[in-house]
Amino acid sequence: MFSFQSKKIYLFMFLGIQLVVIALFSREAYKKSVTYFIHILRKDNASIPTGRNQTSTAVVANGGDVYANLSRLSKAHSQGENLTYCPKTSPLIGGRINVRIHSNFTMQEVQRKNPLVVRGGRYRPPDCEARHRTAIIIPHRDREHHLKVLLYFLHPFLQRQQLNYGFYVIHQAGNYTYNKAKLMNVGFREAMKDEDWDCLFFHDVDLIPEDNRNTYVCDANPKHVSVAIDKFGYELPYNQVFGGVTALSPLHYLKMNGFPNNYWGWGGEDDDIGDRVSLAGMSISRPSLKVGRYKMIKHKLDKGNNANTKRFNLLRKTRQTWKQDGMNTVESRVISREYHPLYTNITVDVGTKAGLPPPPPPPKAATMADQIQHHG
Ligand code: NGS
Repeated sequence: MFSFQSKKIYLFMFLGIQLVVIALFSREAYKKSVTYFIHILRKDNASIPTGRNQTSTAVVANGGDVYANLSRLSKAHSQGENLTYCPKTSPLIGGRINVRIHSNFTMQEVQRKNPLVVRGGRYRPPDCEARHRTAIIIPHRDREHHLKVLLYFLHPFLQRQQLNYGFYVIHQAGNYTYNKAKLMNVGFREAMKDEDWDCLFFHDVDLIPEDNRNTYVCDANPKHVSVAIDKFGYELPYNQVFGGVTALSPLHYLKMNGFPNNYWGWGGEDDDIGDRVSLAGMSISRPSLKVGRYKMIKHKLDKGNNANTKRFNLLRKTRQTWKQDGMNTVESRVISREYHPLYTNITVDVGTKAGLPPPPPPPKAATMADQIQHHG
């Protein structure tokens, strides 16, 4: 098509243009005008009225505030009947979050900062139909201070991901030795009564996610999410680790018969759960170390949660016990279910190693003599 001569001409023209551009760039005045032009463009962008499309630029920049521009979401509130699905990737997802742990704020302030969260800690995107329904299950006892910090960071974090979500705090009643895995079994059972959740995040109360690209949705396999914790130098501490933050679909959960009920005290239950994943024929999926980053809130060992000396023995037997002990045998008594503004609190008696105590006697029926006295 082109002769050799014309190709040469084009080549020279191209090189000539390159030279002119380089010369222009090297001139200080030109540089200044480019900077000025960019500045004007940025200013224009900032003054565009806020609307749904603009929120797409309102992302958390690296090291950003997880609440940055989140209030724009509430302004875009619309309660239309026929909402279209949210985009596959939320345009609100930011990158790295600046997690500076302090607690100079009240729960009411967290509430004020999250005006679209409704009773029981439930949220759905105001302007599109969420593609995912995620329940956050938090086993808990005497950690109100950590809970406040977690809610402060996690509510906006999940709103940016355009999820339909709900928070469940599963509070162990009494002072008997703590049983985290059993509390999580209760959490699963109670959360599934409310909604057809398609993913459950089992979440330690002291782990704060540091990257908004860590999406709180389930994978094809059970997901170990908190892969890079500051306490472990942002590295996986060991290969089979399955504690901290994990994500399972109801199907995953039932396939592995949930979690063990017989780990009382600290340690081992998460390793048992990890073993269950492979015993049930599944494998562990994980986000990258870059994205699955967490800060752990520093604290002392909890009262009533001493290291479980039986854990190594129990772990040796998981292969024989997992089908007999788990979701199919969880015994507990729900004492109360309270709908707080930022979470649903379920207080539960999980009993002791000896089992569940007999139920309290029903309120005494008034005797005839009582009634006569009362009416007399
Ligand atoms: C393992 C424990 C796990 C525990 C993990 C990290 O050794 O339960 O350390 O603990 N397994 C056994 O003891 C068998 S941490 O340093 O985060 O407190 O989760």
